[in-house]
Amino acid sequence: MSKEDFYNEISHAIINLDEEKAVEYANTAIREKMKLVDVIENGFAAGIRKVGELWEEGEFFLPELMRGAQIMQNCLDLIIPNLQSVSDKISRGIVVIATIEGDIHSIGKTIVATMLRAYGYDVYDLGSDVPVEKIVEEAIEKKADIIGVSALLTTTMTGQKKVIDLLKEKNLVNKFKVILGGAPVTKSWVEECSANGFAGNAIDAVKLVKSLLDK
Ligand code: B12
Repeated sequence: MSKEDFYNEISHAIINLDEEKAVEYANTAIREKMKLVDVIENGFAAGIRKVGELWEEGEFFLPELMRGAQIMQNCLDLIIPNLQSVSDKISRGIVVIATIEGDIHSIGKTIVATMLRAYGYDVYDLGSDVPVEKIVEEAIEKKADIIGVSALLTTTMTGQKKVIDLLKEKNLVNKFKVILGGAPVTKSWVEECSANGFAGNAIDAVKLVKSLLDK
């Protein structure tokens, strides 16, 4: 089977809510020492995004969306401990990351946190539905270089801007670089928020953090 076919099979297992197959593919990818980041992005993430589209189109109902997310999470729980660290043990910087308050979407944020760890950053993952004040407090306490804020809902994206507004209010805006992520985030939103950048996937997130800290 070609790599592309394998990614498609994974994606279909998620769309069909077939946990047994999805887990089998996750284990195959680990056993075969495949590039797990690509397996996540091109297989599992592609599948769950399609589930989201089907839900939006009314083909799926909320329990199916939730089941798809649960299957994806179970597979990630298998894969993530096997993501090899690609860096030495020297810390390349400190990142505090969270999904903004009101928003429980955690899958993408967790993947980004995992990838950053694999690339040698110290990552404090505060979880999801995290208040603006808490994100800023933790960034100060952990002496973060970077604050990453995830939002998957158009209604919660405004919280990303609130993080930067609070930093401005506290005169801390030059102390941290703030990066944004999540499906609805665009370049123009990043500019509107005066954030330092955004990334559409975990590999680009690592590149972004590296470029901001190398400056
Ligand atoms: C899975 C899912 C869920 C799961 C979440 C489970 C979990 N633990 O995360 C469940 C079922 C719980 C859920 C609930 C809801 N969901 Co939902 N969900 C999704 C879905 C299908 C996939 C999201 C996902 O995991 N994608 C896979 C990951 C890998 O991709 P990602 O999140 O985009 O992350 C990548 C990048 O964005 C980036 N990134 C992400 N975060 C960050 C952070 C930083 C700092 C950086 C640099 C990069 C970065 O890198 C990641 C890795 O590649 C999306 C559809 C979609 N297209 O996004 C809908 C979607 C986001 N959900 C939606 C909605 C409406 C809801 C609900 C309101 C439904 C309801 N009526 O209850 C609730 C929200 C409740 C709440 N208060 O938060 C809508 C949002 C519409 C909108 N425009 O606002 C979407 C778009 C579905 C749709 N097409 O309509 N959902």
